[in-house]
Order: sequence, then structure tokens, then C-alpha cells
Amino acid sequence: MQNSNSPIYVVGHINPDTDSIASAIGYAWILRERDGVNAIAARAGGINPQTSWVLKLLELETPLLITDASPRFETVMRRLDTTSPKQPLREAWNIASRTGGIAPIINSDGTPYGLVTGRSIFALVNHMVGPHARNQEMRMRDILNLPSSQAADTKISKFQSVTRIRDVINRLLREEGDEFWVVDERGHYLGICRQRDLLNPPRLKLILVDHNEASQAISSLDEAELIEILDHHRLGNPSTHVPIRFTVDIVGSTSTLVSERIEEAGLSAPPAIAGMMLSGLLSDTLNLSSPTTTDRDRLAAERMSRWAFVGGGVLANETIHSYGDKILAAGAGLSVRTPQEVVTSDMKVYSGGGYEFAISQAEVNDMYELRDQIMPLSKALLQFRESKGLDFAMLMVTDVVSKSSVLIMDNPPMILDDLPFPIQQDGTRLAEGVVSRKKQLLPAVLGLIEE
Ligand SMILES: [Mn+2]
Repeated sequence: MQNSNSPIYVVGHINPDTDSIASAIGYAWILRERDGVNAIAARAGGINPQTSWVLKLLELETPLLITDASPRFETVMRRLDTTSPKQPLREAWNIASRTGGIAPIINSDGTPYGLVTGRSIFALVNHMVGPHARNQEMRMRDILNLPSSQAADTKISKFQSVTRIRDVINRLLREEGDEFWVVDERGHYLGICRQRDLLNPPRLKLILVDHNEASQAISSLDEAELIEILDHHRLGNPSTHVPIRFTVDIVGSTSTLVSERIEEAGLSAPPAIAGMMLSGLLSDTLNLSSPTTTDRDRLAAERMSRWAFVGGGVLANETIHSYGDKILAAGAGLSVRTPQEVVTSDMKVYSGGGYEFAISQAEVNDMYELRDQIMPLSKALLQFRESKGLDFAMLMVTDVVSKSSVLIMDNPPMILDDLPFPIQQDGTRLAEGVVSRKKQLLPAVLGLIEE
């Protein structure tokens, strides 16, 4: 079943931000264009308002949602040809001769009726001929003229195509037959799978972009075949059985790294894909102003704007900064989302110093927005932390105009009292000049709790 042309999914982190979506789209594109591989951009969760604004503006398709790498029935199913219960058995016989001995019999409403197999035909013949010699003169032709319903085994188990094989493997091993139905959510026939294929299903091929920690990746990562990692975050990568390409570099966005690969290959990304990657870069670096911004990011912004800002296109009259302002505006704001959404949409879970904790980030154009939201956001943060069983949680509300953040903390350990950010009257902490979770806030937190 392992097939060299089976798709390779390029996927970013859960709670995807614009860079995670953009780098997946861009990297899947260069893999197809440069290497001719069947690379498909995917996403590990819902699209945030900023990303959705960009995708719509550039008329790009939202990448495929993948939340779990564990193989499903659909990955081993074969869509065998079918016949109906009233058709003569010879029809099923013809099908079975082409499929390796199996003919699915399907009702007129699309649901499975039964399966004609060597075993079920033997059962029929045995029933008709029995132990009595005189019946043995019954001709093959007469048997083949019977309706196929009479020769079908109707006790075949059904599984939905999206069911994870792992979840039902014990039941599969107890089943008598070697074949199973695969049906859709309405119970309609999709295909057949065989027990031997289920015992060793092909692994989902994955390339991780914009993250390398298993806690930020889709579920069941250990059941996938990891091909490559391309990232710009701290290390926390899972181990692998075989060597893989692994790139983690100190730049402001994964889209920067993808644009460099495209340039090295002597290619230029199509305007919409270049515009998408530029959006990922400008979003991650707060319009090239965050301390994570490097000279390579500025070069990448120029490179991608050259590809994206083409005459006649939607971005024709933009400059890097005018476009960056629009992207930040599309992502900012607390009022358009519920407190739960603000807390969870850009949330990352970390572990360090014996603690499991989360840091969320939300962007605003003006801290004034935060004044009435502190209580509801604190409540949402508490609920979220408890639901995940974490030790503490933080929400970093970043003003993209004044380049500062306000921190709301839930259940912080006492050691975090030493964070160098003054406590304000409303109980929040003011982190002046702090805009990067990765490069400023996380190291400050880890520096205290890992002592
Ligand atoms: Mn990123």
C-alpha cells in the first residue's frame, strides 16, 4: 500500500496563525514546483480572523484540515466495483474475478447488502448440493443464474471511513471474516478493506512548518511518517527513527525561510502565494518591527513584495508597510471575538521547570479596548487552564501600535513575581516594549521557573 506518490501534508501548529498557514501553502507549492512531489498544504485547526481576511483577499483556498495523524479506514479502503442483490450471481462472479475474489452487493439506496466471496459461494453450493449425490448434477449455469443475494454473506462488519483504525483494532482482530465494509456517515457504501491492510496501514506523511514541539502539533504525531521540519522556534522536537531534514533558523517567520528556498531554486512564487507568505512574515514580525525581525526578513519582505505587488493584482498599489498595517488591523481587536476565542485562538502550551503552562497572545490597536475586558478574559483564562489541567496560564495582549503588552496571569507560581514587568492598578502587568512571546516573554518566564 505504501506508494511513493501518496500525498505529503505540509502542516503548521495547532491554533494556526497566519505564518503557520502561509508557510504551509508556500512550502507545499515549492515542493510541487521544484521536486514534483504530491505536497498538499494543510492546517491543524480553525483559521483566525486575520488569516481568513488574507485568504479571502488573495482568493486562496483554505488548506485542508488535519487534526490527527492516526490512520483511518479511508487510507486502506479500496473502491471495488459493485452489483445489486437481484442481479444474477454471474455478475458478482465477473466482479470477483477482477477484484481478487470479492464482489460487494449494494442495495438500491446505496447501503451494503452483503459480500460475495469464495467462502460465501462455497456455503451456497454446499447448502444446495448437500451430502446427497443426486443433487450433484445441478449445473454451474443454474447456480450462476440465482440472484446474487442468495450467495452473499450479510454478516460483514461496517466501519465509517473516518474512524481511526487504532480505536477498533481489537474488535477487528476478533472478527471471523477477512473483509469489512467502509461506509460514509449516512451508511452508504464507499469501499472494502481487508484485515491484512488494517494491521499495517500506511502512515500519514507529514512535514511540520512553523513548529517543532509535539505539544503544538496535530494529535497522534507518533503514528505519522515525519519527513521534514522547517521552523523558527525554540527546540522541543520529537525523536524519529530515521534521519530527517531539520531546519530551525533565527528569523522572524517561517515564511522567510520558505521564500529563501524558493529564491535558491531560481523560482518566483505566484503573486497570491507570495502575498500570503508576505502576510505571514508581516504578521509574525508585527510589520517588521518586532525584535525577532532580522535583515533576512527585510530582504524576504522585499523579495515577496516584488513577486506579490504586480500590476493588475489586488496588491498592485501597496507598499510593504501599507500592506502590513492592513494585516495587523485585520488581526487586532478583542471586541469581535468572545473571551474564550481570544484566549484560545493563538495559544501555545509549554513545559519547563516542572510546570506545564500556556501563553496566549492577542493583538489590539489600542489598549483602551482592554479596559472592560480584563475580568471576562481572566475568567476565560482560568476556565481554559483548568480544562487543560495546566499549572498556570498567561494572556499577552499586545498593542501593535505602541509596541507594548499587558499580561493577564492565572495561577502564576510565586517565582513569577520577579518578572520585570510592573503590576498596574487593575492587577495586570505592563510589559513595555515586549511584543514577542517567543523572544521576549517566554525566555523571561523560563529564566525564572527553570532556575
Ligand atoms: Mn511563525
